Amino acid sequence: MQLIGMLDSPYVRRVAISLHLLELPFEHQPLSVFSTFEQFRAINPVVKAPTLVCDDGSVLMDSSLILEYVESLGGRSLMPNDLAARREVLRLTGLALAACEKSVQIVYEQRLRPAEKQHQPWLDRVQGQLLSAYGLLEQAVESAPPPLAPQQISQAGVSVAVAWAFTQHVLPGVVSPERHPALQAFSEQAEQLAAFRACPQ
Ligand SMILES: N[C@@H](CCC(=O)N[C@@H](CS)C(=O)NCC(=O)O)C(=O)O
Repeated sequence: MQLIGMLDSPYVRRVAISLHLLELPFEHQPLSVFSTFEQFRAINPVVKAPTLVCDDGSVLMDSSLILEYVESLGGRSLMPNDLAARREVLRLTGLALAACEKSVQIVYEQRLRPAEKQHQPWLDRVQGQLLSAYGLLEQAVESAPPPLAPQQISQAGVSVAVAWAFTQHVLPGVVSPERHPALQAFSEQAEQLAAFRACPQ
């Protein structure tokens, strides 16, 4: 199977890291949804990153749906079976995905729209949502950091660490690492794992 999209997308990166942790072989094509739009469109006319081209040629998109598919291929899973543990992984993953979405919305508003068309009340709203997501993640990671040992790491560990590194990279100074020390420490630890190092942002 082929994973299409650049690792500077948190959605592509969470899928790539998960594939490494699940020990599922894949070919990576780092196409950009912007600079290589036409090449991307030839593979997926909707031009969404990540895109997964399955071995039978089917084209899947959306990181969570792609992860659902690759988890069904067998082998190990990044989703716990225990109900309470699974619920917590889903909660943290949802917060991490919301943080990614809000970060991307700010980046698109600031970089894709002409300055005179930017709408500050919208940016303020999105930034408030972003800070709320990271506030809740900080509380969660401070009280019970998700496991990071290679055989214990879950989708929560992957997604929270990927989201934090992405926001810090694209919006430096917006979500203060000093006010989120547990997330900053968690991210530094996660980035040392072999699967994360194999998929650098
Ligand atoms: N919910 C989707 C979000 C994917 C997404 O928005 N990806 C961005 C790149 S970070 C993209 O494809 N942008 C191009 C566009 O939406 O036109 C997922 O989890 O995969």
